[in-house]
Amino acid sequence: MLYPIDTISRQVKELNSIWRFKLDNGEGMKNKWYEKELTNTIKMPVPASYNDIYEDEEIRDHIGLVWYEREFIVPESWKNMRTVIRIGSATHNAKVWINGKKVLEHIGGYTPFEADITNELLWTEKNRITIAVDNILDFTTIPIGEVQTRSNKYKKLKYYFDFFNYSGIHRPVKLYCTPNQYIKDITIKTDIQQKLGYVEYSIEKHGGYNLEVDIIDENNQIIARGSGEKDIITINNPILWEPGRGYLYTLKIRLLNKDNKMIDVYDEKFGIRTVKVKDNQFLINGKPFYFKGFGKHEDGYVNGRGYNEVMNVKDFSLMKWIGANSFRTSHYPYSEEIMRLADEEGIVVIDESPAVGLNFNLSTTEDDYINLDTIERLTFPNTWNVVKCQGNHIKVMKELISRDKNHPCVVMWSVANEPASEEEGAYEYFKPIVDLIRQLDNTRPITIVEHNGSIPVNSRVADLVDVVSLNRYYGWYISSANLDYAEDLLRRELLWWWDLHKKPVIMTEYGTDTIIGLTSTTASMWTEEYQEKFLNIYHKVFDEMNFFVGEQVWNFADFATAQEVGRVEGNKKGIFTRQRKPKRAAYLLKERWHNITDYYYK
Ligand code: BDP
Repeated sequence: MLYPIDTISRQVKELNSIWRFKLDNGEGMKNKWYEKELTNTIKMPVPASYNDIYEDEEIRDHIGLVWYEREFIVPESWKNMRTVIRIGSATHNAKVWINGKKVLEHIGGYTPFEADITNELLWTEKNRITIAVDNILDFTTIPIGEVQTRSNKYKKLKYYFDFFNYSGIHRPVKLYCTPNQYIKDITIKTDIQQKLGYVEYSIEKHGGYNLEVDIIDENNQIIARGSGEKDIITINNPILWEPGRGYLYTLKIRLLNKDNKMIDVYDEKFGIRTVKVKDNQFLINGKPFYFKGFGKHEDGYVNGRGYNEVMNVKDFSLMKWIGANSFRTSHYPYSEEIMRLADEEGIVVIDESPAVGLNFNLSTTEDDYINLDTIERLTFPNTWNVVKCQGNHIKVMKELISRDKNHPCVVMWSVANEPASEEEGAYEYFKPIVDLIRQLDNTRPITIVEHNGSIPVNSRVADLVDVVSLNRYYGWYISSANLDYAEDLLRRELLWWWDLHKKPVIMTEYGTDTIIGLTSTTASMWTEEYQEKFLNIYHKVFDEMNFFVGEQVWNFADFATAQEVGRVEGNKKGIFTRQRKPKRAAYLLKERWHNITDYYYK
């Protein structure tokens, strides 16, 4: 799926602004709110989560549909063009109407969706766009969730993940136009052999005749040419895309008509690099790479999970300051804009799907244990017997790969975070998904992030993946306040993984909740000293093992979660606070990571 850009044949018009907004308590669809202008609305910025904008718990904790609406005008010059409406993301499900007519419906809160609306447009007056966004999750959606009702009236949206269920139109809404015959999609794969770079492309087009393809370097020089819908172009001595140096070439594509006149132009940036897992190593450009960085969140004050360009640039600055070279898009695909930034900045990304919390035994709170209404003690069923989300999981993997396949920053697909991979049925659930990913993209390794209860002998998915990714909390949730024992457990488990599976291991999460300014001469839980001591112990163990290829601390910054015991205004495992102030551990990591090279550390 192509990202909307301006070229000499295309134009983009952003519809980001203040929209009219309204909560729906069950009336909207019945009364066809999309048919006329909404009444009794309040103002709502787009893109943003709606939850934290107003001083109102009803808005913050709303369950169900909300409505957005605004007007727009399409320039006359677009009259003979194809006009598309594109929403970067709406969490979790959305329906879109143009002038009262439904044009689009999308399930899934973190991937873009679009529709050709050429035939719906009014040219002499304003057009109205209405978007209804639903934040309800169920056992068919990714991620899963459920609306729990107690005493027939108290409702709660129960979700099985540890981040606030921010909702709304989270990413830019754009209108764009293309010619009626146009470039539809581009896939670029690269390879390197000795001094030669190979750029293999394939183009999908709608109409048109010939295609002209140029490769342009960062000095704007044409350095090679291809032709037709598919080609492999050879480049002598290419400048490689490397961690820390995001060199990008541009594939400039021109679609021509029969008379060789240009119809459509699209520029797709790409990097020349390879990724491979070999024995105990993760290779980028043939060299053993070591991941240093974080699991992150798209999360911030007021904006919530809404696209925040300022924050993205700030976060990359902090990542460079601290010596990080990578992050994981825990626990959902991030904006296309941050992926483009990571390409440019040379930041390595593990690209994760929104399949988080497919694990009933992990994500429970006290009120899940007993239901007073029925005097029933709830038990936790086998996850794979209950969830019905494999179809949507497959759908979102297709959408993610189609969106991100050409990003050099993406070096691995993460299929899920902490699923019940030790439970019977996990293999059967994941095998078709992993097979499909390999079929869609044969250039990147695959991982599934394992929770603490999934260990080398009981994981049913370890055989499916290329890299073992572990989230471990020895010294926090397990062996709390006993870091000596935590060290022993960690060492034993890591060695066990290698012995049994012979795959490189990455720690995709390790960390402690830490309140900035809470200190103690004797390291105790929640203090800054404890966070430091915990990290030091983990690092000591990591450094002993040559199959251990990366450390990503949980989390880059403190972030909002559902209100829960054990969460003090959110999760405090950040190395930075939510305002991006460094905790003491930031300096420890800075010291360590600036002394670890991207390549050949192991
Ligand atoms: C892991 C989850 C992550 C949580 C973290 C924690 O993958 O989303 O935020 O634990 O408890 O299980 O801090």
